Formats: sequence, C-alpha cells, structure tokens
Amino acid sequence: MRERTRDKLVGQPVRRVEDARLLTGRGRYVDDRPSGHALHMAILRSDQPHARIVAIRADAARGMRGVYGVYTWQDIERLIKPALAVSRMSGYQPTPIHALANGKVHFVGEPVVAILAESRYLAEDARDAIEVEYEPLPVCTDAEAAALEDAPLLHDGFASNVLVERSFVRGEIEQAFINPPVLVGGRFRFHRKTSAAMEPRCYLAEVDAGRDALTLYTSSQVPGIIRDALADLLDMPGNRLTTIAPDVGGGFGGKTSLYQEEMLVCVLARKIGENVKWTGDRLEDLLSTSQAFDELVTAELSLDAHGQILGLRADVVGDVGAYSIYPWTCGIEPVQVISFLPGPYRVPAYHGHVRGVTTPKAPTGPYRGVGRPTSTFAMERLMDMAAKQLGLDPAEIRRRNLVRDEEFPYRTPVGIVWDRSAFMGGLEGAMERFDYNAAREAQARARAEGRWIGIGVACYAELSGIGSRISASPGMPINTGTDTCVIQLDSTGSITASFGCASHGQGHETTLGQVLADELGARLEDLRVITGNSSTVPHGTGSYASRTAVISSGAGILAARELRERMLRVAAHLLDSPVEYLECVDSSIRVQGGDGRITFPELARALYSQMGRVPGDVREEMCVTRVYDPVVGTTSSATHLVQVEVDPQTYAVHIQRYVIAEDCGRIINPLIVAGQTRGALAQGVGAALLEEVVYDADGQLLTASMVDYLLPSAPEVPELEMVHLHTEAPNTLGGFRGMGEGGTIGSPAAIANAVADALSPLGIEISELPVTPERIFQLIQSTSLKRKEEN
Ligand code: MCN
Ligand code: SMO
Repeated sequence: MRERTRDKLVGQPVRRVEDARLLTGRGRYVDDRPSGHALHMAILRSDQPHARIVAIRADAARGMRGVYGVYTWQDIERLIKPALAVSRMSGYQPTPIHALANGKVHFVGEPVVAILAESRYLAEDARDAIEVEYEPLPVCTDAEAAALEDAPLLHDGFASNVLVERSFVRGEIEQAFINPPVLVGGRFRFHRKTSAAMEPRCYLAEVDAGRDALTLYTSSQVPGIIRDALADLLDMPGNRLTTIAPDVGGGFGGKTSLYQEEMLVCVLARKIGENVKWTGDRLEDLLSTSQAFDELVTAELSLDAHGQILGLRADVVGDVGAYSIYPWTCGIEPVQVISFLPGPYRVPAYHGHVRGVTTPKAPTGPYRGVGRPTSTFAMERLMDMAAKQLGLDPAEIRRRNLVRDEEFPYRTPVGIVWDRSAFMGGLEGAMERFDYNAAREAQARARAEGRWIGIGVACYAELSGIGSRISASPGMPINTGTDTCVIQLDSTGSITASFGCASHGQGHETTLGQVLADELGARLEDLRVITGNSSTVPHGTGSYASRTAVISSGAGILAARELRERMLRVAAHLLDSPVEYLECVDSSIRVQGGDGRITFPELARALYSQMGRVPGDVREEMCVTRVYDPVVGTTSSATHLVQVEVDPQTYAVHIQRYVIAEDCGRIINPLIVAGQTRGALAQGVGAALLEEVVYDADGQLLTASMVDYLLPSAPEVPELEMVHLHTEAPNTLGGFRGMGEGGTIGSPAAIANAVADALSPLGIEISELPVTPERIFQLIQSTSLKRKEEN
C-alpha cells in the first residue's frame, strides 16, 4: 500500500501561522510586556532646530511626586559612548549621536532631558516643569543652500554640511551628449516621507543587577545590530546583553537604526538598577523616527534616433537631516539613488554625482525601497519624456532599452551585476494582463471627450538578498550578508529553529517554517521558528533590504539538511535499515516501501533518554548551526502599469487599474508575496499622491500629526492585479529572490508617468512627488499663465 506523501509546502498558499494570534489581539508587542516594576521614561525634546544649550533648570521637576530622577547628558556621559556610523567612503563625515544632546541641539525633536517616574503621566508632568535656555544658532533648512561653502555649519568643527559625496563615471560620457538626436532632462524632486508604522517605537530595558545583565525588549527590525552596538557603547559583553524584538507592528525601514531612546532605557536601567520603559507616541514618531527620500535629482538622458540610450548624467542632492544615522550612515538613501539610476536598461555611458547634506531636520534612513523609489521616478520620467520626443509609445522605448535575456549577467555602469531576471518578460507580462493596446484605445476615446485619463508604466530592477561582498549600505563596514540558523531536536522530540532575522510583519514564522518543513519532512505545526532574539544565535542582523527569503532561508536549508542527515543516521540504527532506504515524512522517519517507522519524538526519546538504545558510536548531536552567505545576492525586477483619472474639479488623482508583473524567483508563499506587494503598493501610492513631511524655513515640523501627514486609506489603494514570473535565480540556495520592497519602488514612478500622461494635453510634465491636488492646481495655473503670455 502506498502511503500518502505530503506535498512540498514551498510554493503553497499556506495561511500565516502568526495571524491566529495577531488578528485576535494576542500578539505580544513590547508595550504588552507586564511592566509593574518598570519606571517610565518621558523625554524633553528640543523645540529649537539649531541652538546651544545655555542652561537646564530641572529642580522643580526633580522634587515632583512620583519622580525618580531627571537626567541630562552630563549624568550619563561616563556610562555610554556616543554612536558613530562609520564608513569606508572617502571624505565622509560621521556625526556622533549622543543619547541626550551634548551642549547643542541639531533638530526639533532631539532628546535633551530624560525623566523617570512611577508612571508616564507623572514623567510628562515633570517634563513640563523643566526649563531649557537656548542660544539660537543660524538655521538653513534648504539642502542646496546648506551645501554652499558659506552656509552656516550645523555641526561644530565640520568642513562643510556635505557629509557624503560620491561619483560614478563610466563610458564616454562627454561624447554621449555631443549633439545627440534626442536629449531630455529635468529637475526631479521627491519630497520627504516617513514610515508611519502602526506601532510607534517602544523600548523596555529589564535589568538583572546581580549579574550586571540587561535585556532590551525593542520594537526593532535589527535586534542583533542593536545588541552589538549597545554592547560596545555600554562596554558590556554580549553574553550579558540580550535584545529581543517580540511582535513588531511594522517598521518599513524606520526601525532599522539605533535610537537615542534605546540607548537611554539601557543606560538608565543599568545606572539605577531598575527596569525602564519608553513608549513613543505618534508625535514623537513623526518628530524623531528616521525619515526618507528628500532628494533633488537633476538629470539628462541622451538617445539615438532609434530611441536607444546613449548616456545618462545626474546630479543628486539629498537632504539627510541632522545626523548620519547608525549604522547605515547618511549615504544609505542618496548614494543608492545614483547607484540604481540607470535602472534595468542598457546605459553605455553614465555620470552620477551625489551629495548628502546635513540640515536641522530628523535624520533620514532606510525606507522601503531605499533610494530606488527616487531613482526609478527620475529615470522612468526621463524615459517617458524621450518617448514623447521620438513619438514612440512608452512601452516601446522600454522594450528597446531593457537588458535582454541573452545579455545576462549584465554589469551596470556602477558595477552592479544583474544575474538574470524577467526584465522583458515583466514588461510583456504586465502589458498582456493590462490589455495595453485596448487600454490605449479606450484612453484615446476618453480623451476625445475631454477626460484626463493617463496610463503610466515603470520598470525597475533591484538587488535583493545581498551577500557579504557588498554591504547593504554603501561603504558601511558591517556584515549584512549572512544569516545564521541554529536548529535542534530537543529531548521531547520537537524541533526549534532560531534565526538572526527579525520579522516585523513579513510572516517569517510561516515562510521559514515552510522551507524547514520541506527540508526536514516535518509538519509545519511541529516546528517552532524563533526570530528576533539575540541570545539564540551568535550573530544576526535582522530583516531589511529584502534579504530574509534569500539569506535566512538559505541558512535554514543548510542547517535543516544537516540535522536531517543526523536524524536519518540514528534512525537507520533504530530501524535496522540502510540510510538510503529511509525518508522523512510528516515528522517521522520511515523505511520506503517497508513497515519500519519512527516518529521524531520516539527518535528523540531513544537518543536522549533511553540509556543504551543508541550506542556511543552511533550517537549524534542534534543541534546544528549553519551560516549562509549568498556572496553577491540576486536580482529582482518588475513592471508596473497603472491607469489614473485626474478629476478636473478637485485635481484629485483616482487610480483606476493597477497591474504588477514581478519576478521574485521561486515563491515560498504566494499569499505572503501578494500581501507584501499590496502593502508596498499602498506605501507607494502614499508616496506618489499624499504623504509629505513638511518643515518650515525655521526648521519646525508642520506635519506633526496624522491630520497633516496624509496616509492613504482603503479608498485610495487600488485593487492589485499581479502576474508572477519565475526566472531561476542562479546564485541563491533555494532559488528565491527578495521582494518585500518592490511594490514601493515601482509605484511612485508609474503613477507619476500616468498623471503626466493624463495631463499631457495641457502640456504638463510631472517632476515633483507627491503630486497632490495642490501641486496639480499650481501646475495647471502656471502653464495656462505661460500660454497666455506667449499668445
Ligand atoms: N517571500 C516569498 N517568496 C519569495 C520572496 C519572499 O514567500 N520569493 C516572502 C518571505 O519569505 C517573507 C516576505 O515574503 O516572508 C518578504 O521577504 P523578503 O523580500 O526577503 O523581505 P524581508 O523578509 O527581508 O523583509 C524586509 C522587507 C523590507 S526591507 C521592508 S522595508 C518591509 C517589508 O519587508 N517592511 C515591512 N515588508 C514589510 N511588511 C510588513 N508587514 N511590515 C513591514 O515593516
Ligand atoms: S527599508 Mo527595508 O527595512 O530595507
């Protein structure tokens, strides 16, 4: 009789195992930890963008009911070092990040005083009783102006406000711009954004004073990086400092950096021997969580008469805010813009130049897509402008320039290698699903009726699962290219696998579980996947840069394979069968075609507890550690196609259809991939149409609440139609490619192109995002004014 063999789980739409708890309110976030014995921290933040601290008067606060202590930098300076994000990039200037302002403040929202009290209410009452006397210093909030030589310096002793500057040159760039048949260019501005995770940042330091040990519960994407950083800053060995990211309510890049509040709860808990907790509120999140984008890209593209790209040159100014963020540095966002600007196209000559300029605003850091939403926006706008000059369809000009299947592996002008990916297949797949030609015909009819309907296309490529050869952030000397899996069969027969990654919504318990279940022949429900706990693996850096599907899965595959081999060898003895005849199915090992069978718990009992059943020379250690390094990583790509209609009365942009054709290699879980893409698209829609962090010229944050900072809600987020393409990933174990960010990379560009297409009868180009109704109104006003002047 043939026994049922379980289907492989990789590739199946397995329901997310974490959802049972998350959707029924039984998730455990940092703030849910019982904190009966914790002191609550409130932070007095700077209301000055740039100022010297003359005096801090806190005596009244110190004497208030329930107040445990009030701390300034002087009170902790001998206990914790400032964090310094170093880089190999030449000429880069790092900015020390102190846990509390050390004599000067550099942006509105910077922590100046920490207050500990019996409750958050009492801590905030005391905060309000503290007076800080500032001597205001000159403020320059415009990055281009701040980059000038005579601009007031934000950081004392610096050579200039330009913290990082980098160039790439390849090919005969001057030649490419001598009388080219087609020349297009523009100044593309992508305004500042924030990640706005549902759960604001939250930290709890639990102290074990007798052992000089600390456990930091942190809503972080990168608990391993935080452990390593704090061990250094606090001068503590890693075996006494544990960082745990429990359930985390989204991060989107905003929780990938070390924050002052994280430093503070730890240093204060250690100093006073009490647990310390801080829960950020929405205002604090908008003021101080790392922000994103904020670039001005001045770019030119030259093409031959057939629409083939000859050359591209770009100058990028990135407003990186007040500090170079730890550990990524302020290069993370702007340098990626020039690295990825050539996109998935053949660009024979390229010159990209970038400066990251410090201004008195919240620091920028990684945000879903990192640099590529801006580079894709600029490049895809240029492609459309060129198509228009040539009278080519936007899809056709892309077809003529996308790297073709036979050209892989393709080395881009900045040295990135596209291993192979469905660039052309993505374009064709999206067009087919969209029924592109029919949509264009319908658009022409609608236009004849005076409707402002536009279709936008955008193609991009990204590196995912980046291995140890390249750091996830340019020049950063931290290994982000590996992950570790520690897997064990314990004496009850259950299997636990721990990883250095840290899920904050991606569903890693499910997807890593699927990968392990297949390798081990185990039932998914019998496995326990632990992520986000620094004490379970010797090294792990968390989840960011669309790395986990590739890198953590790879570590899991290697570790599970080895554990399986060991279990099979022991089972061979117990079942008295050659190993070759054994197979693992449904958490048991059986003899193929025979009767012999032993469950994992039976095997564990025989091995660990039943003295003498497994002789010494057959015994195996059932704990395996494996590290996986994909060395270079792999290429993910997609084409986005969108149709919009602009309302001629309100100038609101309505998205009517949205198609994404993407290649993320072998899919682990199609439900999760679809969910990730939808979520990322929602954030791209926000970036394209609504979300903008606004500072006034005095450095005050104007968008300090959700009333002023507009997130997309259900009516603004379109139904998504997806096409999956699967190109074999040659460089990764398992054949997976990352995809957690892609939806946010392609969508601002595609929507910008669609809006430009809709408004093209009015002679309007879109070069600024978000393209709000206000901006469309201004564009229409100024174009019609220009026309009147011309007539
Ligand atoms: N996946 C899959 N098959 C593939 C590729 C991925 O099933 N071929 C699954 C993975 O197993 C994983 C998810 O899709 O469960 C995302 O995988 P991956 O692309 O490897 O990205 P990471 O898991 O490393 O997550 C990081 C990425 C980033 S960089 C941001 S920003 C982001 C994102 O994930 N932030 C998120 N998705 C998010 N989703 C939620 N809910 N919340 C966030 O903050
Ligand atoms: S911005 Mo994603 O955390 O790399």
